[in-house]
Amino acid sequence: MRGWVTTTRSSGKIAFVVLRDGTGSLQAVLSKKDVSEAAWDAYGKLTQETSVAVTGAVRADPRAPGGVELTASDLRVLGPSHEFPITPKEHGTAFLFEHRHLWLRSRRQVAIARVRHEAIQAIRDFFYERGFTLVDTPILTGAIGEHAGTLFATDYFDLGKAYLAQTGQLYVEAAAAALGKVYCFGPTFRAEKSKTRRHLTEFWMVEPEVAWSDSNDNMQLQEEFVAYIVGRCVERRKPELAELERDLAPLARVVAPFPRISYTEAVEKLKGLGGDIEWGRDIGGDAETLLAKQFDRPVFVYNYPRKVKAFYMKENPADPRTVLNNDLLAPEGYGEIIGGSQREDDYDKLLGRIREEQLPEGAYGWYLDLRKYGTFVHSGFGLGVERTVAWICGIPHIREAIAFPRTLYKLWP
Ligand code: NSS
Repeated sequence: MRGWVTTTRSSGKIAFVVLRDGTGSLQAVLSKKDVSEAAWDAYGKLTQETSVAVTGAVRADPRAPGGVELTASDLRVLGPSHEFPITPKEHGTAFLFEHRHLWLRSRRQVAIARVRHEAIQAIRDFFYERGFTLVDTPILTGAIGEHAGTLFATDYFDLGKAYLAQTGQLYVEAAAAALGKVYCFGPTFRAEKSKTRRHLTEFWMVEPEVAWSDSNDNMQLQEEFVAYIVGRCVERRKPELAELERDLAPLARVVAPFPRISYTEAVEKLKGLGGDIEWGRDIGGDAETLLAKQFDRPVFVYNYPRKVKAFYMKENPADPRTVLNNDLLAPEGYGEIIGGSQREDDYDKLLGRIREEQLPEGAYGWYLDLRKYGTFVHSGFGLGVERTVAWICGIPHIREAIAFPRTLYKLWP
């Protein structure tokens, strides 16, 4: 077996080494009388994270970590490791993030990585099983997808500025008219100057888009989707969630349907709870947490004021001050994990909104075309992977939910 040394202990003539090899952990036992002198000497030099090759016979042992033990006949050092910076003692968060490339090896970080991997596989399986087609959308874009305030721009040859995609949505809307049910899934970028535990500057978002689907259908898809992802992680990642000491009871309640309240109802509720909110303002992070605490599973808040939401959302015919959109708030203080909406399918109204937001009209000609050539009712949403994974893992900050987080302060490692 080849692996990295986690711990060693010895009682004179018998020595134990716990190794990890990337698939799991294994304890090897060396008996001085049964191994060569070189092997016994090599054991003496082992330090945390030394890479080694151990040869021996495995046998079942329920007391050993991993359930089997290796009786070693030989041990060789492959790569020494002097003073590995991350020791079993407590380290500060800043220190750990500076050593993120090494911190990834710890049990907790490995558990988080596996939950993330499961969540992503669940996302792909969910859409595959339901007949969605994956469409990869560009990362270098010419049109602003969400808000002008949070763009990363770069010079793009003779064509002026290119922006790192804030969303793939506008492109999957075009693809939905070709393929019906589609999704894109990739990294998205927001130059967020916020230091909250919910914001990254680079995060992964999955964005389905469905032709002939309205806002109600959209929320139904979201609740089935979220329940599926959570269910898959709970079912297949029990050891990892146990490693993270995750209480599974709140996750077991994540079953569709989820409660739905309108923005207007949410504002009334928040006022009753002493929240700082007026009709017409967006619901901030703290208010979201306060609101979500009133429910024991994720909750939809739908039909926000038009003024606080993106230009592409469909005006609500029953109350044109609002749009046909929704946020989905996770329980346990994790806040918004999904933003979704029915899209404005009326050419003139959409153009009006583009002008109102003072977006460069020329960049949206192709997007307006979708309303010019066979416009269609359609909806979609975006789920933030790191926020979802942080919630499922029960970890306080989303920056641990991705291997190499990018934030206002973090570009290395
Ligand atoms: O801005 S969103 O609310 N919506 C969109 O981007 C739409 N274009 C999606 C769509 O309808 N196709 O972002 C969606 C989700 C949001 O609920 C969060 O879970 C996540 O993306 N998100 C973030 N995660 C981490 N960091 C940052 N900065 C961030 N911004 C959004």
